[in-house]
Amino acid sequence: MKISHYRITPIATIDPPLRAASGLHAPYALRVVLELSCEDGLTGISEIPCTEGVVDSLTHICEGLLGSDPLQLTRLLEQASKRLTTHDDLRGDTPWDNRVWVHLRSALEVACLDYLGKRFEVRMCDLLGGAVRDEVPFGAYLFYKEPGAGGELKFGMNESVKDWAATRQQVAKTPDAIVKQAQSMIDTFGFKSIKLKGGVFPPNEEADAMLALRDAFGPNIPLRLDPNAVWTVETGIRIGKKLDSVLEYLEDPVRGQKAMAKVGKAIDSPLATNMCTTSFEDFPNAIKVHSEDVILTDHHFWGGLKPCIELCRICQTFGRGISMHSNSHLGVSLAAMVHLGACIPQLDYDLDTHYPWQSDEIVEGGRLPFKNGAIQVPDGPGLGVTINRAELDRLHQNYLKSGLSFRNDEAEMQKIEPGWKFKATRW
Ligand code: GKR
Ligand code: MG
Repeated sequence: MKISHYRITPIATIDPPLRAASGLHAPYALRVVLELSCEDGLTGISEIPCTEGVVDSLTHICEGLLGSDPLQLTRLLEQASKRLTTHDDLRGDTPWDNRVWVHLRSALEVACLDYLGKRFEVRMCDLLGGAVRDEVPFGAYLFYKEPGAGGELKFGMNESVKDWAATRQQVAKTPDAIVKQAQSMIDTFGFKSIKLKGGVFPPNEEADAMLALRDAFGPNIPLRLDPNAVWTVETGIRIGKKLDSVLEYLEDPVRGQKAMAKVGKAIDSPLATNMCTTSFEDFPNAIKVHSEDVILTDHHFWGGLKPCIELCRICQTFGRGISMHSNSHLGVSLAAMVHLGACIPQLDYDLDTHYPWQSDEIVEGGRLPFKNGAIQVPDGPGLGVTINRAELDRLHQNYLKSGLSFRNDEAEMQKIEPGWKFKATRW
């Protein structure tokens, strides 16, 4: 069956003013939704971050894929890579990954697999080799934040959602506020572990927030801190030692494999990364210097779901743990993350998700519900979610009105703190 048409829709989804080492989240997070339709009338979908160049490159590639068969996925992806027009493919210093090809490959792979799932009436996880679990556990992802949430919460999952709706509006800049945010998120979604996005305030203050979380929740709730590589090696070791008895893992305290290896040798907590070892080419040296103990998969950044499964196999071989990274996203990405999480035998940690922070949704039936911190693997064919056309169109209008074309946390931060500059190493 051949691809007969495609549709690429950039959208802007409401995002609260969350803080990170990169600055401040804009009122909208940008995503791109790909729909690939075949002659049989079935359509596969996927969602990726909207980075500069993604929409144009994806359009150019899809134009060349008309007439290709998604069942011949390897050939189709080879063809796609040949039509890639941008070769400026550096990850960059930002907490997120700026490489265009990994995003495009992920969009194409997931949409083709979703289509094939629909064609053969099997779930995405079954196409990937089969699920080893029926529900996939996520952790509470906390953020320091400015006031407001940018939009109403449209959940409707349980009674305590009202409390989360209020918490989501509140400023969070102190250990007490972070504990309150964690409590509300846990009460609402049932998460059983916590991650704090750090790299925002002086490291001692962030360490105090982690100690306050430990006091509030006790040793049975695993804790993680992620300063997105803006600490020096000296700071990484000092804060790492201070939190040694408290952390499940310390994520990207410093930048680069050499610096990570130094910190890793000096502290007891495992180190995790979504910034240091981020491609297969990085592996030989990662193993040689032992730059981290845990790798965060992310199908948007590793070029799709199948590469993530290959990554897991490599991690298992070399004794590295597996977790999952996230960025602001909606239900199409979440469904793909859940299918991937369902297929990873050695899933060692609860997965990251920004989902509780978003309020919009583009899938039919609305937001995917968490139960006891986990999401049930969707049982429909493919991803098990389909597009709500009216909502997709509405968020596309948001995109057109927003005036945004790529994520720029530094520019947003300068709106509240003129002159603020991103620093690759801050403390
Ligand atoms: O949403 O600001 C954010 C995060 O900083 C995100 O962009 C990171 O990529 O969550 C991510 C991480 O774990 O580094
Ligand atoms: Mg991270």
